[in-house]
Amino acid sequence: MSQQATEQVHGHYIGGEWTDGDGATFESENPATGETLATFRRGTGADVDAALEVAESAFPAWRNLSYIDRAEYLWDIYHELRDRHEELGEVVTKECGKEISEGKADVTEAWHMVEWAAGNARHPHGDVVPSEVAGKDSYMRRKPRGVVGCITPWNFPVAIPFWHMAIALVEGNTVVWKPAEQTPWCGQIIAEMFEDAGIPDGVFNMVQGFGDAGAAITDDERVDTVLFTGSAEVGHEIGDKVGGEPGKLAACEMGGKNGIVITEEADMDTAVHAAIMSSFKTTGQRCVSSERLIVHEDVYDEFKARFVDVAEAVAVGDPLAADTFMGPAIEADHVEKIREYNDLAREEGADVLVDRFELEDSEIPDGHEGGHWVGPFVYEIDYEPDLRCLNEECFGPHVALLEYSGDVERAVEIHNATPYGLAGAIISEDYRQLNYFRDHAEVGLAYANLPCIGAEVQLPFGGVKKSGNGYPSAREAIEAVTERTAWTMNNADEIE
Ligand code: TXE
Repeated sequence: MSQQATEQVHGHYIGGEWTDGDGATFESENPATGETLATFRRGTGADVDAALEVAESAFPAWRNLSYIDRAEYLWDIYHELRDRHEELGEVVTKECGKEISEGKADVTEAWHMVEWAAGNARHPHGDVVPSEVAGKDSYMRRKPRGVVGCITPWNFPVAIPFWHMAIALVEGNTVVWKPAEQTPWCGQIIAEMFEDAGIPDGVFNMVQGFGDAGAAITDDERVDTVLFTGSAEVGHEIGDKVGGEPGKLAACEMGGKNGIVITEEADMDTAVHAAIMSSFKTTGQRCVSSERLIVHEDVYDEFKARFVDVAEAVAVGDPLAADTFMGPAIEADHVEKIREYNDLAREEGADVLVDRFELEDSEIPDGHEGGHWVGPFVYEIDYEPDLRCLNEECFGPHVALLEYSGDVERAVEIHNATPYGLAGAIISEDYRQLNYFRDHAEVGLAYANLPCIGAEVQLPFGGVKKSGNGYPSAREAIEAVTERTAWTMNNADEIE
C-alpha cells in the first residue's frame, strides 16, 4: 500500500497470505480532517484462530534458525524504514494526527528498536555463572517461549509494534499482532514490510480489528506471552486473565498521571520548556505526557505567568505543517473524554488559567473543519490527594498547576500520590534534590532537567503501580519473550 489512500479493502496477513476473512469492514480516518483514508477488514475469532494455527506451526523451524539468520529479516526492514522515513512519517501523521516531526520520530524509534534487537543477535546471550563445585560449568541459556500475541495502541502506531515484535522475533518466537483500530493503515504497511523481507510464512501474522480480536488473541491457550500497550483498564484485565494461566505470561504497559516537580532551585527556561513539551506535544496523548506540574511557592508566580503565556500561544493546527506545535485529538470520542475531564476539574474547584478547548474558527485551517480539534486547558487547584482530576488520566492537553511549600520531600509526596507510576520529571539545579527524586519517585521512567518525554530502546520502558506490570517493549521485553534454562554440566571425572 502506498502513501496514497486507495479504494481497495485491505485484509489480514496470515501465514504469508493476504486474507479477507468474513468480518465486516471498518475505515481509517484522518483525525485532522475527518476524511476516510482507507477501508479494512475487521478481524474475527476465526481470523485469529487461523493466525494462531500458522504461528504455532511455524515456531519449530523459526526457533531452529540461528539468531543471526533470524535477525537478517529484521535488517531488511530496518533499511526499508530508513529509506521510507519521510513517506511513513506522513502516513503516521495522517492517520494518528500527531505533528509531522513526531510522525517521523515514530518511524525513527521503530528503526532504533529494530537495530537494537537485530544487533543483539551478534551479542553474547545468557550468562556464564560460577559454580560451587570445581569442574562444573553452569550457565543460563535463553530460549524462545513460542507464540507471542502483540496488542498495540494508536499513539505510536509504528514504533510500539516494533518495540514489541522486533525482540520477540529475533529471540525466536512467532508473532500474531493486532494493530489499533484507529491506525490500521500503519498496520498494513508494516505487514507489507514483513512480506517484502520474505520472513517465512506464519512467523509474522497480522489481524486487523478491534478489542474483540485482541481478546481472541489474549484468551487463546496457544499464546505463550502477551505483550500489551494501551489503557489501564484493558491492561489490567489482560494481566489478570493471562497472568492466572499456568505457563502464560503477560507484560503490559499502560498510561500514567505523570507529574513534573519544579523546585525553588529550578532554572525557569528549562522548567517552562519541559512543561510545555510534556503537556502539549502529541496533544497530550503520550503515555508519558504530564498532566500535573508541582511547583514550589518561591517560583510559582513566575512559572505560572510564563507557562500560561506559552500555552496561550502554542500553534494548534494542521499536523502536516512544519510550524504546527500540536495537532488534533485522535477521534471524536476522545474529544468528549477530554471535555469531561476539563469539566470535572472545574467541578472540583479548578481556577482555569487557559481554556483553548474550543478553538477559534480562525485557528482551524481551511479544509480541516471536520477534524477533532482541542487546545490547551490549564488550571490551578488547591491540592487535595483525592481529587479525581489529579488522579485519573485524561490523555489530552489538560494540565494542573499545583503549588507546594516545604522541601523536595513534600513535592515527591504529592508527585507519588496517584495510583499510576509511569513517568515523572524534576527540574532543579540542586543535585541533592535530583537524587532524592531519583530514589523516591514511584515511576518506571524518571527525567532530570528534561521534558517528561522520551525513550531509548536500550533502556527499560515500563511503569509501576497501576501503570503496568512487566515490560512489553524495549530492552526488558527480552524477559517476557524468553524462558531461562539454568544449565549445569559436569566436566570432572567423578560426580561430586
Ligand atoms: O485503549 P485500549 P484506547 C489510554 C488513554 C486513552 C485510553 C483508551 O487514557 O484515552 O487508554 O485508549 C486493544 N482485549 N491509553 O481505547 O482500549 C485495542 O483494540 C485485548 C494509554 O485506545 O486499551 C487496541 O489495539 N485487546 C496508552 C489496544 O488494545 C483489547 C495508549 C489499546 O486499546 C481489548 C493508548 C481487550 N479486551 C491509550 N480492548 C499508552 N500506554 O500510551 C481493546 N483492546
